[in-house]
Amino acid sequence: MKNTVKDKEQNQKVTHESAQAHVTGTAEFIDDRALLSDEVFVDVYYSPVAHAKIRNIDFAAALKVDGVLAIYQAKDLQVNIWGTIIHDQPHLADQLVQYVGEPILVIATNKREALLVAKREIKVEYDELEATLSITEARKKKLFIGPLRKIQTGDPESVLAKAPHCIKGVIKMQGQDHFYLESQACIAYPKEDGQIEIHSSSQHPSEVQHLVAEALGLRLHQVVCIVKRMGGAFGGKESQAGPFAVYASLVAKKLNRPARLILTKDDDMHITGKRNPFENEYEVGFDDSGKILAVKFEFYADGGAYADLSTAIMERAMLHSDNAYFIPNFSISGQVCKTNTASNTAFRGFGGPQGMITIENIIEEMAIYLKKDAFDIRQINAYKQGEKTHYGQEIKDGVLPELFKKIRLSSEYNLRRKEINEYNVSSPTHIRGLACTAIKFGISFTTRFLNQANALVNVYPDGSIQVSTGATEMGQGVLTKIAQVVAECFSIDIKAVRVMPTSTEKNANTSATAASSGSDLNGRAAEAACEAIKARLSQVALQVLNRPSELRGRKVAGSGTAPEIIIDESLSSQVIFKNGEVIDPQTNQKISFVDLLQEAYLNRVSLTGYGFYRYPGIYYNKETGRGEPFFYFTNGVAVSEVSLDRYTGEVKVLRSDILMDLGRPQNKGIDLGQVTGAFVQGMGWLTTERLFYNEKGVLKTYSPSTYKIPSVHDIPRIFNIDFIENTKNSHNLKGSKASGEPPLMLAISIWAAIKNAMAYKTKTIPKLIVPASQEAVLMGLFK
Ligand code: LUZ
Ligand code: MOS
Repeated sequence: MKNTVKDKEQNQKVTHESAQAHVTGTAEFIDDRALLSDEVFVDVYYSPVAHAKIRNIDFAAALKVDGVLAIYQAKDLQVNIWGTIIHDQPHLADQLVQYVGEPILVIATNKREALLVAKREIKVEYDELEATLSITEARKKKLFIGPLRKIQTGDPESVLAKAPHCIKGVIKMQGQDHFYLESQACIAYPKEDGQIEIHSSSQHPSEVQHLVAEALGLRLHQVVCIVKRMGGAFGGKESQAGPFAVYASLVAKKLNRPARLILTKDDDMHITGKRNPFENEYEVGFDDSGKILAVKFEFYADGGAYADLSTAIMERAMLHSDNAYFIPNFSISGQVCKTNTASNTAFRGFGGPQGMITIENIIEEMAIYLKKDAFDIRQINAYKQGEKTHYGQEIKDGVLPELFKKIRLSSEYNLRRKEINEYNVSSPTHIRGLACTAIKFGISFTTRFLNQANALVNVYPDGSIQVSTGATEMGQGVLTKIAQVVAECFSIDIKAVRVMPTSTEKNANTSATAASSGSDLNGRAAEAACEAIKARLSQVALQVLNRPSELRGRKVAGSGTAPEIIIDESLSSQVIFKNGEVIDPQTNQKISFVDLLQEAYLNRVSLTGYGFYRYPGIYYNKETGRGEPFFYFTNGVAVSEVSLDRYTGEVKVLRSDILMDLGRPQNKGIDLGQVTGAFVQGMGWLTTERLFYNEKGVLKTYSPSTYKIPSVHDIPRIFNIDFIENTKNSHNLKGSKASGEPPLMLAISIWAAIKNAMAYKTKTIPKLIVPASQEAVLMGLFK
C-alpha cells in the first residue's frame, strides 16, 4: 500500500493529540474510569420478539439473584418518551414491543456477573403480533414515519416520455452496523442536591443532558454531561447514546450511587439502530451521447421501529440524489417506512450514500446500455460552475470537471481500461472491473438551527491555554484541529494548548458533533474566542508599550501604582502575534506573549474568551424543496479496480485512487486518516458487511464472527490518496473543507467497479444489491 500526500508543510507534523495514548493503551474510555467503592453495574433486559403486546412482566425471581439491587421499568421514569425529531420512542417499553432488542427493564447489581444471571431470571409474557420486516411489507401496509417529501424541478414527466432512451429499475441497499470499538457506555454520578454528572460515550452531550433531565424530572441546570473521548461513533452515538445515559442516571438517582452501564458488543448490535436500508426506484431519460435529460426517483427508507433521525436522513438522501451531476428535469419523492427492526439512525454520510449510489448506479447502467465508457458519461454530466442543483443551490466551487480530468490521468484510466478489456477475454478464472465515481457532499446540518457552536478559551499567565468547545472527540482528530486553530491564532507552540473534555457546563446548548461540521463550527467558535482575548491583549500591549519603562513590569502592575488599563470591547486587535511575541506594527515595539499576559492579569484584564459561530446564510424550505441548505460542498473522485472470481464471486480490490478537494487542509495527516478510514468503512457497507435477520426479525449477525467489517487484508492492494491544491477556498475555517463523512461515499467506486466487471460476463445490465457480497456477485454472474 502506498499513501501519497505531496506535502511538506508544517501542519502535517502536528500529530493526533491522543496518538500516543491510543497506541500505548493509556487513553481513557468510559469503562477505564476507576470504580468507586459504592458503584453499581447496570444492564438492560430487552425484547426477544419483534412485535408484541406485553401481557405480563415478572422480575421477582431476578430480584432474588445474589448481587441484584434493583430492577426498574417504564413507570419509574418521569417521562418515558423521547425522539430527536419526533417524540415517538419509549425509553422502556411497557405495553408494546416493536423490535427484537427493545429495552424493557433496567437492572442494577453490585457485581458484574450478577447482570447476566438476573437477565435469565426475568419472565416477560408476550402476545405476539404480526411483524413487518421489510420496506416492501411496510409499503403494502402503508406503515410510514413522517410525511412524504418531494423535490421537483423542470418537467421530468414530459421529458422522460420523449427521451431517446430510458432505463427503469430499483436499487436495494441494506443497512450497516456502526461497529465502533467502544460500545454504548455511560457512568452516572449522583451529586449533592439531586444533581447528576454523566460521563457518556456520546456525540451529543447537550442532548444527553436534555434527555436525562426530562426523564428524571430534573431541570437542565441539575445535569452535567461530560465526554472525554469515544472509541468510535460514526453517527451511532449522535442520538442513540441518550437512552443508555437515561438508564444509568435512573439507577444513580434511585440508589444514590454511581451507576455504570457498558453494553457488550452483542447486545449493542441487537439494541441499537443501523444505517437505514433504502429501496430506490428510478427512471432515467438520456440521449445517444449519454447526457442525462431527466430522472424520476421514488426513495423508500427503512426507519425501523421509531423515527429517530430517519426523516432528516431521507432529506439528505434526496438532496444528494443528483450527486455530482447536473440533471435539468428532476423529480424525487422520499418516504420513511416503519418496520419492526431496531430504530435506524445516523451513520457517516447520513443518507448521502444511499442517494449518491442511486445516480452512480444509473450511470453504470447507461454505459452498459449505450456500450460507452461510464467515465465519459460522468464527465458529460458533471456539474459546472454556476449550475444549479434540483433544490436550487448554485455550484460556486466548480471543481468537479478538474477532478475528473486529473484522476483520469493520475490513475492511468485509459490504459488500464484497455488492459482490462484484454484481460477479461483471456482469463478463464477472473474478471476485472474499473469505475470512477465522484462526490459532492453538502456541508451543514440540513436542520438550520443545529449549525451553531460556542467555545471557551482560558489563557493562563504562563502562556498555556485551555480550550473547550462542544465538539466531541471520537478519534477523528477534532481536538487536534481545534488546538491548531488556537495555537495559530496566538502564534504559539501547539504544546501550550490543551483541549479539555467536552462538558455541558462549559459549552451549553451545543449540537451533536456530526454532519462533518465539528471542526468547521467549533474551530470557528474557538477562533472567535481567541479574537476576543487578542482584542483585549492588544489594548494592554499598546498601553503598556507606550509607558515609560518604570511604569511597566510585574512589580508596578502588581503594586497598583500603574495607570488603569482602559479596555474598549468594540475594538479588534491592532497588534501582531508572532512566534510567541506581540508586536506593535506602528512602532515595531515588542513584548513577549508571556510578559504581556502577566501585565494583563496584574492590570485586571480578563484572559478568558468566549466565542460563538454559526454558518451564515443557509436556509432550506422542506415543503417546497428549495433553498441553499449547504454552506459549501466537499468534492472528490475515486477510481477503483476490482477482480472477481468467476466461480466463487470473491471480490478483491486491486487498486483505488482518490483525489479530493479539501481546500487548504487544516491537518493533512489527520485528513488522510479520515479519508482512508471512511473509504474502507464505505467499502465494508458496499461489499462484506451483511446484516442477516431471520424470519422472526432476529439479527443473526451480531458479532464479528459473522458480521464482516473490512480487515487489513481487504483494503485496496494499491491505495493512492491525494488532494488538489485549492488555495481559492477562503470562506470556511482557514480555507479548509470538511473531511469526516465525504470520502466514505468514494467507496461507491468499488461497488461500481464490481458491477462493471459483472457486465463483461452478463453483457446486459447485471442486477446488484448493496452489499455486493460474494453470494450476491455469484448469483448476479450466473443469472
Ligand atoms: N445530523 C443531522 C447529521 O441532524 N442533520 C444532518 O444534516 C446531518 N448530516 C450528516 C450527519 N449527521
Ligand atoms: Mo453523523 S452521521 O453523526 O455526522
